[in-house]
Amino acid sequence: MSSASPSGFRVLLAYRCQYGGRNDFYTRQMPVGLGTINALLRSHGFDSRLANFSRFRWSEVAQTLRRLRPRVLGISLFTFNRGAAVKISRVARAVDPGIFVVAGGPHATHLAEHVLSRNSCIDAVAVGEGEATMLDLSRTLAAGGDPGSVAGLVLRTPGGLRRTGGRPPIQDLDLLPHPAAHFESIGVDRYAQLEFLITSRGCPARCTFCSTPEFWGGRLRYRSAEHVLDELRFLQERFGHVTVSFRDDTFTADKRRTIDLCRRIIGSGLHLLWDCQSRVNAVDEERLLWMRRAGCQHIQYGVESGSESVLRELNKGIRMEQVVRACELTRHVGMELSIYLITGTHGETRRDVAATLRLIRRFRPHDGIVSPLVVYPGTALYEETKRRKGCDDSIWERSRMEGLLVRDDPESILAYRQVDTALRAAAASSAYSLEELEEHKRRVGPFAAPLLSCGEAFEVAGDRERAAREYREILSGNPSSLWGHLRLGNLAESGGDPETAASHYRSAVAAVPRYHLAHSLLGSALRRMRRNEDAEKEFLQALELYPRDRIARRGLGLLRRAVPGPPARIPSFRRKPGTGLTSSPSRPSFLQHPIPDGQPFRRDAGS
Ligand code: B12
Ligand code: SF4
Repeated sequence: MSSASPSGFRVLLAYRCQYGGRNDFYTRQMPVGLGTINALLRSHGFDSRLANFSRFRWSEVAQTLRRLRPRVLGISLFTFNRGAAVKISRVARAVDPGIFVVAGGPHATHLAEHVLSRNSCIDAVAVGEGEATMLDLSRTLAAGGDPGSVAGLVLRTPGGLRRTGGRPPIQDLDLLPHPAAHFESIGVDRYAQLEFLITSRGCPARCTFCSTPEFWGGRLRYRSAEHVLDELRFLQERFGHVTVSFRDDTFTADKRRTIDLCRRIIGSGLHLLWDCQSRVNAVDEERLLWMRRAGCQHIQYGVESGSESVLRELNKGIRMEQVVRACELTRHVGMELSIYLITGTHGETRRDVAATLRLIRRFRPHDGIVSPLVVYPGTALYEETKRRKGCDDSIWERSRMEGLLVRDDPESILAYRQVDTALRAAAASSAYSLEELEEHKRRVGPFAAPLLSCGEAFEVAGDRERAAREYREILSGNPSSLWGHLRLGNLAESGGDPETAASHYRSAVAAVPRYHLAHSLLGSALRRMRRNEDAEKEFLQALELYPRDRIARRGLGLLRRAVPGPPARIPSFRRKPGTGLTSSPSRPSFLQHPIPDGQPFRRDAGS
C-alpha cells in the first residue's frame, strides 16, 4: 500500500438489493465487508461513507450522489443484485462523468471481464477481498496517480481490459478496524446492520454450488478471540447491542478457538445472545455446551439433503451420520436447530427426497430453508453447467432473475414444495418440552441462556411463579444480569406491579446503559406509575438509541393522548419460523429462470 492519505477525498460505498428484496429485513442489509472497507478508509483519513440505497427511489439515489459528489464510488455486485448495482453506477456516471466507479463482491470478482465489457459505467473491478485494494486505490486516485499501479484490479484502459496483478490475502485480520468504530452512513439501519459479524474468512470445504472456496480460498483465516471480543464490547458500550449474529461460513471450524471465544464471552460479563452458522462435521458436545453457556440461541447447518448420494453429488464433504450426530447434539444442549436444504440436483430421485423428509420429521428443526439448486459464478456447478448447456457468461445479462435454476421439471418443483411443507410443519412442532428444557439446564449449567429458555417456556405455559424462579436464578448467578432484570421486570409489569418493574428495568439500564429496550421498558413502567415526565425522558432516550423502538414510539403516543394502554411486552429474541435468517432472505421462487439450452431469455421485471 502507498502512503498518501488526503482528507476531503470522498468515497461512497454503495449497496442496493434486488427489487424483490427491499421489503425483506435481511436482504436489504448491506454486506458486512463493505462496512470493513469503510472503516479502513475512514481510519486512514478518507471521507468515506456507506450508502444503503435498497429502499431509495432512483431519483433519491441521484439526489444523494449530486449532494455528496464522491470522487470514487464503490459498489457491491452480487449475482442477485447485479441489475440494481449496475444501475447505481449508471446513475452515478450520469451525475458526474468524471467519477471513478469500482465494483467488488462475488459476481464482479468471478466475472470481472464480462462485467466490465458490458458496462461502460464501471471503471474497474476489485477482485476478491476488497479492503487493501480499496485503500490503495483511494490513495492512488487522491494523489492523482495511475490506478494501473494498484494490485488486485481488473481495469478498463484505453488499450482494453487489464489485470493489474494479484493481491495476497490479508494475513492478520486483527489489523482491520471494526465496522462500528468508524461508522458513517446513509440509509442504513445501524443497529440491524451492526448485528452481523464475521470472525473468519474462507472455508475448507468445496461444495459444488458455493463460491466461497474460489472467492476466499480454502485456508481459513481467523480474527483472534480477543479482537472479536473487543468488537463485541465496543458494540455494546457504544450502540447497546445485546444480540449479534456470527455469519462466518463455518463459525465453529476451530474447536479451541470456539471454546476460547465462548469462555471469554462468559468472562466478559457482556449480556449477549447470539446465533451462528456452521458445518455438521465441525461441532461436538463440548463445543456446543460452551456455545450454549456463552449465549448461543440458534445454529444453522448446511445439511442440504437427507440422502448420501445427493451429498456426494454436491461434494458436500459430510456424511449422514455426522448430520444425525450434529442435529442430536444441538437438541441435546437446547439450542434452536436450523437447517439449510437443497432440492433439484441433477441426480435427485424420489427416494432422495423421501430421505430428506424423514430427516426433517426425525429432528424437527426449529427453523430451516429449502432452496432449489441455483447456479452462481465462481462455482464448480457453474463450470459444469456451461459445459453441459454449451452456454457462456452472457446468460447473466439475458436474465434479470436472482440466480439460475438447475432444474424446473415438475418432479423437482414437487420435491421443493414437499420439503418446504415438511420444514414448516416441523417448525410448528419443534418447541422443547418443559422436561427437555430442565434436562438442558442440567447439562449446560446455570447460565443465562438455558434459564431464560426455561423461564420463557413456563411463561408460555402460564406458570408465572416458576418462570420468576428461573429468572431469579439467573440473578443469583449474576445479580446485574440484563436478562434476569428485563424478564422479572416484565413479569412484574404484566402482573400489575409497575414499581417493582421499574426497579428491575433500572437495573437493566445499569447493566447495558445504551440498550434501547431497557429504556423503553423503564419508560413504560414509569408511565404506568404516572411519572409522565420521567417516562417521556426514557422513551426519548430509547428512540435516540434506536429510532425504530416500537415500545418507545407507542409509549410516547399513549403519553401524549393520556390513555392507559396495556403493559409493554418484551419482543421475542428468537428467530421466528418463516421470518428468521434462514427463512426469509429470498425464498427462491419458481419464477426464476432455468438455465437455457442456447434459448434466449425472456426479459423479466428486475430493479
Ligand atoms: C452472511 C451471508 C449472508 C447473510 C447476509 C448478511 C450480510 N448483511 O452480509 C444473509 C443470510 C442475509 C445472506 C443471504 C443470501 N445470500 Co449470502 N452469504 C453470506 C456469507 C456466508 C458471508 C458474507 C460475508 O459477510 N462475507 C465476509 C465479508 C467480509 O465479505 P463481503 O461482505 O462479501 O465483502 C467482501 C468482498 O465481497 C468484497 N466486496 C464486497 N463488496 C465490495 C464493494 C467494493 C467496492 C469492493 C472494492 C469490494 C467489495 O470486499 C469485502 C471485504 O473484503 C457469504 C459467503 C462468504 N463467505 O462470503 C454468502 C453469499 C454472499 N450469499 C450468497 C447468496 C446466494 C445468498 C442468497 C441469495 C441465498 C438465498 N438463496 O437466499 C441470499 C441473498 C440475500 C440477498 N438478496 O441479499 C452467495 C452470493 C453468490 C453471488 N454470486 O451472488 C454467497 C457468496 C455464498 C455462495 N453461495 O457462494 N447471505
Ligand atoms: S456451502 Fe458452506 S461448507 Fe460448502 S464450501 Fe460453501 S461455505 Fe463451505
